[in-house]
Amino acid sequence: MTNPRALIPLMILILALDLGSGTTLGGRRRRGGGLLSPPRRPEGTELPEDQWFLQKLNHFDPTDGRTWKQRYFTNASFYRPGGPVFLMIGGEGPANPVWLVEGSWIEYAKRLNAYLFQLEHRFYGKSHPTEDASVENLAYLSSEQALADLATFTVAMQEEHDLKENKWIAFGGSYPGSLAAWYRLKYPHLVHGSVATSAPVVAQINFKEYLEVVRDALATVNEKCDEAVKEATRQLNMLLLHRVGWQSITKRFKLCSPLDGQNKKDVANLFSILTENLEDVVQYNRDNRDFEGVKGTNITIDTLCDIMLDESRGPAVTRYAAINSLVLEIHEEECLDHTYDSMIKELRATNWENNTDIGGRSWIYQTCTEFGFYQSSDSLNQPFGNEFPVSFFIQQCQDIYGEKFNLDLLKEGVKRTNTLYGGKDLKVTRVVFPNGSIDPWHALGITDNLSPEATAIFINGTAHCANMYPEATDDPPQLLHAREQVFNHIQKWLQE
Ligand SMILES: *[C@@H]1O[C@H](CO)[C@@H](O)[C@H](O)[C@H]1NC(C)=O
Ligand SMILES: *[C@@H]1O[C@H](CO)[C@@H](O)[C@H](O)[C@H]1NC(C)=O
Ligand SMILES: *[C@@H]1O[C@H](CO)[C@@H](O)[C@H](O)[C@H]1NC(C)=O
Ligand SMILES: *[C@@H]1O[C@H](CO)[C@@H](O)[C@H](O)[C@H]1NC(C)=O
Ligand SMILES: CC(=O)N[C@H]1CO[C@H](CO)[C@@H](O)[C@@H]1O
Repeated sequence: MTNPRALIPLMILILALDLGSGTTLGGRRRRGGGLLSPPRRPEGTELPEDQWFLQKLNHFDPTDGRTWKQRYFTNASFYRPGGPVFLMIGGEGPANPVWLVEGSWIEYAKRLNAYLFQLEHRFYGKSHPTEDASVENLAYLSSEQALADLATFTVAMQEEHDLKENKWIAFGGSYPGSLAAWYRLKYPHLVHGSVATSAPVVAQINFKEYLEVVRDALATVNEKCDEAVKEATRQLNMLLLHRVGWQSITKRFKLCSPLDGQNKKDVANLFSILTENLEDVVQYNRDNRDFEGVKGTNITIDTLCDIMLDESRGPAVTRYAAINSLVLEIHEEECLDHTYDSMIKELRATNWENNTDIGGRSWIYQTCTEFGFYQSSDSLNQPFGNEFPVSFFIQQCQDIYGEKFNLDLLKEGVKRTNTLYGGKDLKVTRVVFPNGSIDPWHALGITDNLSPEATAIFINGTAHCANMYPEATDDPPQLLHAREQVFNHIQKWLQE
């Protein structure tokens, strides 16, 4: 750092950067979970109305009579008496009513005359069990309470709509995929079968394999693409050595405030956000998510690699900055807020209205107490550097919720989760686990058949939850096949 000779390559790099072509503007806020981005309402679709279910606050204390209103949606247009009931499980974001009119399960519903429900997860979207999300109130946020919500909801709807004799099938993708499998495990008398798509069923604090799969996805397009990202990371690290470099990063990556290269938390946060720019594209590569109102779905891994390999744009770090600009543009943000303190400040907001990071505070709470799942930079076999180790995420737990949310608490929580559900040793029947080969979450999912009654469906070349989205004209044959396989499983279960 003080060695003047070390500065020579830095100066050369900065010179090259300033000659390199600049790109357009943008900006965005860091998301909490990273499983699903908050869906937006699409234009021109007739959607079902919000409905409300009077739910218990605490299922595990019979003396606690407190209740709250949980949001759900329904569509009975396809139902014929005797048909099955499909229950879509809500997850770590607002439930999107568009699922009641689109998605592969709608095709199944048409063919099988199913009754449809979707139940929003407590503490997300409009389902607020408590007046705010204080740490005290978040004690009622857990996968166990969520499963019990599903159970009481199922029983109530069975009575209300005369659906007790019908076979109920649960659906979920990502964390709700795990819930779908666990619902079948814990309440088999209420759910006849489950489709658990891209389900991370093992709680694990340090999910460092995630970035390895991202690496593999980039390398599959082109080995040089992964190398270009590695080179960009190397150049970023070089720029961090000196004030002049910090200014260059601030300018190139459109930071909202000047980078202090000595502030380790800000640097960690910046590296983590820049990595997320690529993670999000890989996780949802080519998924047909337009119908949910998600923006930028035409950005694919190929787009990223085209940019990273385009030497005419300048040094690798400039190309990396171009990706950042593209992401900012998609999210219609002017600059990148990279500071750790502002992220923490946002996540500390406990009132529902001011929590700008929709679901972020709730989801991070679940990671700090139940799951971990931290997509850290601790693996050496990935190109994103090592600036955001798992300790960076544990520190966030403490900074957001308080001192006691430390590593020991999380270790106990993760052990508890795997004890409750069994991790990969999941003893279930009539559950199918579709998995996509380039979905980074598959590393924590079920990718081999557990038994003839609990099977994996492998979808070569697809990303997160691909089989749940509506068909697209360019869907690969293996994806069409996977959707049909899921249908065949459900059809078979209904005869059992
Ligand atoms: C149910 O879905 C069908 C198919 O998309 C749609 O035409 C119908 O309006 C929906 N019904 C309700 C109540 O949303
Ligand atoms: C994605 O679509 C938007 C608008 O539909 C367009 O402006 C943009 O150029 C497209 N990007 C790519 C990489 O195809
Ligand atoms: C919530 O936001 C409103 C308006 O943006 C502001 O006036 C209020 O002080 C905020 N409340 C809290 C608790 O931050
Ligand atoms: C997946 O597809 C690629 C080509 O698209 C092929 O090279 C590879 O062998 C396939 N993998 C499996 C496990 O089928
Ligand atoms: C990438 C990955 O892990 N895919 C797995 C999905 O599941 C099948 C089994 O059905 C495995 O063979 C794949 O390896």
